[in-house]
Amino acid sequence: MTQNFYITTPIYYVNDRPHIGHAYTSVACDVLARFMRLSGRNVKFLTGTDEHGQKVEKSAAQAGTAPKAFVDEVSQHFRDLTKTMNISNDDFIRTTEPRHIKSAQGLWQRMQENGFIILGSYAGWYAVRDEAFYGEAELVDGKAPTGADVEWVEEPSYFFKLSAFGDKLLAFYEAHPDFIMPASRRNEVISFVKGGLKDLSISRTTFKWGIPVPGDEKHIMYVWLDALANYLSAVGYPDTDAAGYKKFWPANIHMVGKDILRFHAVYWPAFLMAADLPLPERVFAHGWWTIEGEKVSKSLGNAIPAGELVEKFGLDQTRYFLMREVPFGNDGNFSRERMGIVINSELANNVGNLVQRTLSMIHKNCGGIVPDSQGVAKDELDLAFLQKVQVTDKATPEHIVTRYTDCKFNEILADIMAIASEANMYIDTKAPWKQKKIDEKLMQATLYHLVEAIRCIAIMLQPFIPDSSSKILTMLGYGESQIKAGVSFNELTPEFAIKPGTVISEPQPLFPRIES
Ligand code: ME8
Repeated sequence: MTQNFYITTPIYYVNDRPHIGHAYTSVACDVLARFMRLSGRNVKFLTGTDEHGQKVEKSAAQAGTAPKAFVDEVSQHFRDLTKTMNISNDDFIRTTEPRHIKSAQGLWQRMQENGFIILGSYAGWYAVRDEAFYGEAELVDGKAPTGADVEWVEEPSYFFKLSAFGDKLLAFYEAHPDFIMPASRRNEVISFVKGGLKDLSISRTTFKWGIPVPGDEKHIMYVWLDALANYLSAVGYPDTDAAGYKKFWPANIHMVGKDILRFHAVYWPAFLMAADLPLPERVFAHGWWTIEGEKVSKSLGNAIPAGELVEKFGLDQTRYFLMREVPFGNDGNFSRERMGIVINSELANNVGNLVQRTLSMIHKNCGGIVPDSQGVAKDELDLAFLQKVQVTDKATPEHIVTRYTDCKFNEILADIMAIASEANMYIDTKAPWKQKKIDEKLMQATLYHLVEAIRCIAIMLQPFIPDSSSKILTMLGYGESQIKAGVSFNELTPEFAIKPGTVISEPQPLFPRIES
């Protein structure tokens, strides 16, 4: 039976244009989604926009536009981002859609029926930028701990009995040690919960732009309860008999930035427990891109639009750099100079060069046809090289799957680059141009091993740089429909090795050098 895999990005606020931070999370999810599809999983990959709340209402007012017209326009920029970054999402959810409103209200009702929602009144601090409540003791110099301005809020409010869930959450984290990743973040969450949970205000009455509370329409649902419900809306909730729900709930991974971990690792599981719903398998909190130490952010105004990087460096080059530069989970300082260096040394000089050299030699010496390696005994170097390149297990080996679900993207890429470097060294050591003079068969065997290495490298790179991998696979004779569907990771085995006699097309330049 095909395994299902449900992966989500956060739904982004439509208070402004998308930037590299959003592109980063979406590309990471895309890599994982593509990998899972190529490993035979049935994938649902969701992204979308978070369109309610005071922050969005305020941005619309500043733009002099009615909220609905404003969110329609800005949401489109996030939809465009999926095209700009070649994101393979299967669904795009907007919290202003009827399917979502129904789902968020359904979740509320379920939590209320189960006795976890009570009416009271709230008096405390609220930061519109974070859409979060803060206790007096949390403030630093009169601001939220995130640096956001706070305002005093006093109004009737429904409360969620979060205080009833502390022990249940701790028991859940204990029983599911991989629920929150990376581990350092898990520890932070555990200490936060151990510090004691207060009931959470989950409705507001002093603004209008949101989902009405079922049965008490003066109240608007707290935007975070509204937003988190999106993950359920997209699979058909509140209809738990819906095919999508049955197949895909609970989600396998919610990918988020570390700024919103608490909402996903504390509030969200508590809401789900309150509604008797199964909990997601994993929440992965990645780090921030910073510029001169400051988080890249719409609100701080230092944002770099993703499209600008794609235009200057290329699409796959940008995707590659984002996944390669920092271990997923850590922060990274963004620098265009580093981007140029990484693209040149790894994509242009390593992979690009390997493809160019090998395929040109096949054209020059073998008439553009994959030569045969038969009749040439493999020496130690050949054997060691092929062992590094090919995978012998029939299904995608579990350790590779785990590296993906643990989001070790930069390590996976480092390993693929090591194979490409090894292949470049193999050319230098074997020197096929010299072998040709001794015995053409020796040269042919070397070129065969190299073209097979390129095939495996291109398959492995598909999740990260899909367009460039497709170009390489096309040069190696893969058909259009095969490439469109993606070449499965199961084809990394020798059984699928490239056939001698395959016609190779002229090598096309893949990664032009970036001039500083
Ligand atoms: O928080 N570096 O939306 P948002 C890395 N609507 N990632 C970054 C980043 C940076 N500098 N800046 C943003 C919200 N991100 C809510 C989410 S989900 C139910 C509701 C990414 O538009 C990162 O994934 O502020 C972060 O968590 C997300 O964008 C925040 O997007």
